Amino acid sequence: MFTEASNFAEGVDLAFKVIFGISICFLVGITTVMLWFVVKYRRSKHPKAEQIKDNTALEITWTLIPLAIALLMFYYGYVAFRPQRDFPKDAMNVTVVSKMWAWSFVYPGDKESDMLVLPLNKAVVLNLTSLDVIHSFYVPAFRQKEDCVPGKTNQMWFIPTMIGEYWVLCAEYCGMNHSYMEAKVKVVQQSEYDAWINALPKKIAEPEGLTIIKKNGCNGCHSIDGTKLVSTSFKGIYGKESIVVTDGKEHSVTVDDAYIKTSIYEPDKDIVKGLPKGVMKSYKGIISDNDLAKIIDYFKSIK
Ligand code: HEC
Ligand SMILES: [Cu+2]
Repeated sequence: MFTEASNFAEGVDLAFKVIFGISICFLVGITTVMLWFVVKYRRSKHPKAEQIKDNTALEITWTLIPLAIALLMFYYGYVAFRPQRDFPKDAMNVTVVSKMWAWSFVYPGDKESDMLVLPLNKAVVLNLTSLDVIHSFYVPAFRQKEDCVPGKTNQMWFIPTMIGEYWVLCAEYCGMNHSYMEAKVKVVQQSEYDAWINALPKKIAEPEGLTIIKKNGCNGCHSIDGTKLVSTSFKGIYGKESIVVTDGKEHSVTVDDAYIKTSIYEPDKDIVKGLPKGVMKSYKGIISDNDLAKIIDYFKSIK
């Protein structure tokens, strides 16, 4: 009914169908009995309520049957899930990098793409990482979903079994543009994959300043693409005019090396107008003068 494009899709679907089937039986069964009782025990037929005392046979039955049903659901779930945790040794490895609000895929040899291209019928292990908050890598057609957690690497594996193009979605609410955080997976023949990976350019090395910014978590409050987060964006910051409040007095400053230095080492000295005091901590002793210079170089590069 729905595209089953990986080796695990069928098992997941089977577990789903079993649980769904059981639920339908209960829905129909309970509704029927309910309606029947409404008629059978209506007040005109049955004016006086009766007290019913224990019934051992009935109690054993309604314990054992649900137990069997629960174990049945567990069995189908377990059989589908267990092999997903046995990682093959000879699989190809791709690193999935998630950030607000985009996916990128890093292939061996430091080649990076914003589309995940995979050869047909070949096992792949995905190493899932995040640069900011928790995301969840979800490919409905593969019936695969796993969290991308900052600071740790989760893994998933599967074999794509159908040529085609499928959606990658983020399944963990991660902020404003969460619902736009999507990418494509393309499953192709091995020869097509080889040609594609050969043509893929090497990843452009990240500017050192940006690495320092990410390492210190500045990007949790300051975006680098112009989006307003907790504070102003770093995009175009160098050389702009900032309206700040210093000792209760409002004035305008040009963002230069000295201002950036004070902003980072003594954030509560010049408060950007309209933004809260005390939210940004001082990075004195955490960010060296050398790192500061690299941050400033980076600011100059993102006009
Ligand atoms: C917890 C949120 C938070 C973090 C993390 C944070 N900042 Fe800030 N930042 C703010 C807030 C709020 C302001 C505005 C208030 C102020 O001026 O102190 C600000 C102001 C600034 C300004 C002045 C901005 C302007 O438009 O004039 C600079 C520059 C700056 N931060 C750099 C950094 C750097 C570099 C880091 C990482 C080392 C960092 N911030 C980490 C919240 C944060
Ligand atoms: Cu996300």
